[in-house]
Amino acid sequence: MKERMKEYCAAVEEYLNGCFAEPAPQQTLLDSMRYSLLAGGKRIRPVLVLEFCRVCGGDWKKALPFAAALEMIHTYSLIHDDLPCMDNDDYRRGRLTNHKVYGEACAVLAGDGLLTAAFGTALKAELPAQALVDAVRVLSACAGEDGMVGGQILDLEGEQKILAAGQIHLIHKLKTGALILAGCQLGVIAAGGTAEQLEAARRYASGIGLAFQLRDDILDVTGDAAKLGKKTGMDVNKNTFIKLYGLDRCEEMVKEETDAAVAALSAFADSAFLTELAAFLAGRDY
Ligand code: GRG
Repeated sequence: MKERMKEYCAAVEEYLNGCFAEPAPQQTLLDSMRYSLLAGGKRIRPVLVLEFCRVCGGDWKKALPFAAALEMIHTYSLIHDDLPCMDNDDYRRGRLTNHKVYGEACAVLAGDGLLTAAFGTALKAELPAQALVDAVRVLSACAGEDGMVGGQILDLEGEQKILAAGQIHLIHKLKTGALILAGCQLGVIAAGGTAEQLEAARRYASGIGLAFQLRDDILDVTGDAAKLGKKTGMDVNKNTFIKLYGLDRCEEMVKEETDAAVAALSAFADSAFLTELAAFLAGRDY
């Protein structure tokens, strides 16, 4: 897994590094977009795109524009999430948050720029027109009001309130799960995969998405800020899985959801990487 992960991450970094790189009058905006985009996240979502493309028999290099587009949307969401009107965070990905360096107005625009550029980037893929249409539809659905942004508003509205389990699961399915789901689906789409493969990818995404958020909530309580690259203890007023289930049960659930994700992989002949990736995400400490 390590070798392939390295290869995917290097290809993603190279692709992203080529974006917004031409000098322009709006240089400050481009610098601010690149500041967050090239800050070295784990690149989990693009890796999911590339690997799902590969296991469905596609050429993963052709899926790089889809992978980069998804990482742009993810990065925009982090920039906006860190703003004073949202989480008001000072650190992200081990460095000062975008608005701390460029100011709030520029950070808002950097997010806007990344979100908008994502769709143009996806359309650069040298793939059949139907794949491009399907990819844009998935990106839009997963990022928008029925996906990540919808989850974010429910999360904000739920602060200081005690929410029922179903509401908390919905928030995280949308806020965190939707972009993970997008990654898995985009890979299948890039490869021209079957309906059965798409369904299996969705089931895998559902399991690792929930496990990912559970681990995120656990790390906010038990994690090391230096390793995480951001402050811990930021979720005290939020509706976390820790409040709902407690730490021990959350640990058990990470395992259950990871097992469920891995079970969905029987639809693919070569699923070793995705199995290991699920285990890595379940056990991550950053
Ligand atoms: C502001 C529109 C808008 C949406 C915000 C991304 C998000 C939605 C909120 C961030 C809060 C948060 C910590 C959610 C938990 C899951 C998550 C998205 C974690 C960050 O993703 P990683 O761990 O980050 O993949 P890196 O930096 O590795 O890419």
